[in-house]
Amino acid sequence: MAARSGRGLLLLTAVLLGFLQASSTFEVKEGGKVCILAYFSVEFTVEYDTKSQKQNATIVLPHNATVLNSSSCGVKEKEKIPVLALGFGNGHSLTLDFDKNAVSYSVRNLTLRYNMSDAIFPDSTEKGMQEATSDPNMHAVLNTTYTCVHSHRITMTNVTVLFQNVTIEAYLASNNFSHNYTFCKEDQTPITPATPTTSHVTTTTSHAPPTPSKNPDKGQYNVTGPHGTCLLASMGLQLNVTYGTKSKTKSDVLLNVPLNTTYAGICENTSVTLNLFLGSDKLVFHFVQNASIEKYFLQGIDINITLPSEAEEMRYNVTNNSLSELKATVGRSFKCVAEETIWVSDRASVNVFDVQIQAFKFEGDKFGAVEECQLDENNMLIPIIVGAALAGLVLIVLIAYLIGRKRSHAGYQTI
Ligand SMILES: *[C@@H]1O[C@H](CO)[C@@H](O)[C@H](O)[C@H]1NC(C)=O
Ligand SMILES: *[C@@H]1O[C@H](CO)[C@@H](O)[C@H](O)[C@H]1NC(C)=O
Ligand SMILES: *[C@@H]1O[C@H](CO)[C@@H](O)[C@H](O)[C@H]1NC(C)=O
Ligand SMILES: *[C@@H]1O[C@H](CO)[C@@H](O)[C@H](O)[C@H]1NC(C)=O
Ligand SMILES: *[C@@H]1O[C@H](CO)[C@@H](O)[C@H](O)[C@H]1NC(C)=O
Ligand SMILES: *[C@@H]1O[C@H](CO)[C@@H](O)[C@H](O)[C@H]1NC(C)=O
Ligand SMILES: *[C@@H]1O[C@H](CO)[C@@H](O)[C@H](O)[C@H]1NC(C)=O
Ligand SMILES: *[C@@H]1O[C@H](CO)[C@@H](O)[C@H](O)[C@H]1NC(C)=O
Ligand SMILES: *[C@@H]1O[C@H](CO)[C@@H](O)[C@H](O)[C@H]1NC(C)=O
Ligand SMILES: *[C@@H]1O[C@H](CO)[C@@H](O)[C@H](O)[C@H]1NC(C)=O
Ligand SMILES: *[C@@H]1O[C@H](CO)[C@@H](O)[C@H](O)[C@H]1NC(C)=O
Ligand SMILES: CC(=O)N[C@H]1CO[C@H](CO)[C@@H](O)[C@@H]1O
Repeated sequence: MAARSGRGLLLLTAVLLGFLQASSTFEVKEGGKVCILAYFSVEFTVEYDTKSQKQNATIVLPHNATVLNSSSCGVKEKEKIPVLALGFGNGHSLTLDFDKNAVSYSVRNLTLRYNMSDAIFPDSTEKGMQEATSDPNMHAVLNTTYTCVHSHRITMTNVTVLFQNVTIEAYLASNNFSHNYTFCKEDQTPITPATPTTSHVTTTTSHAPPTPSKNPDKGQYNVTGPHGTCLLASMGLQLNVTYGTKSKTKSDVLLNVPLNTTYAGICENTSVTLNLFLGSDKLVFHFVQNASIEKYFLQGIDINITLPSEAEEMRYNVTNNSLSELKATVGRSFKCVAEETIWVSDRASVNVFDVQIQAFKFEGDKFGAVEECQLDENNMLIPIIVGAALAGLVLIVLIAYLIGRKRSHAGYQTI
């Protein structure tokens, strides 16, 4: 998802509806300060056992669901996390726990507690309260409203949660929704028709030696700010982090960025940021432009990833702000078919596959003229040299033939 201002009416309508149907905008505040605003439709499908078979029951969150007292802005608590807890029906509840870091916030986990004694589960062999919890994969840039008009499905054991028309903001700077938005992946219009592909996160497991992983799928990224598109990219991304194991050996973790990765971006006058959310892992790209030489380039990468359980440390995070990669002239796009490796630290690199990228200035939301990378130019040289050599050979043969023909002509004439 990308943080954008000024996206169409559809969204505005959704947000306005949220305000109009006041009964279904849920609000959590403490000391007069609102910390969570949420508006959404949600439906739960619960699979349960009866004597004879498994059965599904569907519960729709009613508009009169109540914000429970267990909701909190986390100001007084030790853990300091905002929580939205909604009660509905015969003892059911939905809880969203939030979390944030320096640039973004997310729903850390979603918990559905449901009462199997409710008549909504006829013939259930279980009685009493059950619980299902999961990371719903909802992330947004701080000071933006998270929106997701399309369906967002979360599948857990026994329970499927289906969100629609979602508008949520936590850690609000004012008492109202922000007018800058982070759009969910489901609402992104793909730059090219999405090809259904499977696969993705390749994490080397313990014991097994690092398997040669397949190349990552080519993802599309489109970031729009108040003044239009500020980043357009099409590329496959792979993270490579070396770690020390508990048994004092070295190993690599290779992580392919999947196509369904949620992302958000920030357009600023002097910088463009692209955040990729990979579960609890994160990969951030910072672009800057040097106005005096009319160039833009990738200056920074932040990596924060979970390491496999055999690693000595649980996580690895690193920031490098002195890169000079993917450089091109402002208004043009950088293109590289060859795989490029960008070293972030002595232990971490990002492999970039078949990239075309442009940041800052655009004419009409499309890639500008292409600037080929050095690697591609070098690769182009080989066919050129081979071609030139072949042409030379053909020329020599032709000349030899012509000379030969002339000689034989001359021969006839003397007779
Ligand atoms: C799923 O439901 C069954 C009964 O229908 C129950 O025994 C099982 O514990 C549930 N699993 C989870 C993870 O809630
Ligand atoms: C219940 O719904 C889930 C998800 O929609 C589906 O996978 C499952 O087969 C359904 N079970 C029954 C008994 O209909
Ligand atoms: C919510 O509305 C339903 C009917 O739509 C009603 O049965 C229920 O009592 C209401 N609950 C509350 C807490 O008002
Ligand atoms: C969900 O959040 C609650 C409250 O912070 C926590 O106690 C629980 O362990 C979390 N569950 C998961 C699966 O992360
Ligand atoms: C979502 O919003 C749109 C327009 O605001 C509306 O037509 C649609 O019925 C809504 N869907 C749900 C599930 O509330
Ligand atoms: C969010 O807004 C608040 C208040 O305007 C500001 O103090 C804070 O720095 C902003 N945070 C980010 C990440 O922009
Ligand atoms: C939206 O974000 C931009 C840059 O991040 C900021 O300058 C602007 O004030 C924000 N607009 C609103 C309405 O918050
Ligand atoms: C990127 O998103 C913006 C806003 O949604 C849209 O106007 C633009 O056409 C998109 N660009 C591409 C290449 O899809
Ligand atoms: C990952 O990095 C290590 C060195 O840090 C290197 O030996 C290995 O070839 C890299 N793997 C890939 C697929 O780039
Ligand atoms: C993304 O795709 C992978 C594999 O297809 C899947 O395991 C993962 O759950 C998906 N994530 C989301 C958020 O849909
Ligand atoms: C790295 O990610 C973890 C888990 O999301 C988080 O707790 C930690 O603060 C992050 N570290 C940095 C430096 O962003
Ligand atoms: C390598 C690196 O930058 N490590 C940092 C990871 O983040 C923690 C705090 O979250 C820092 O203390 C480490 O220095």
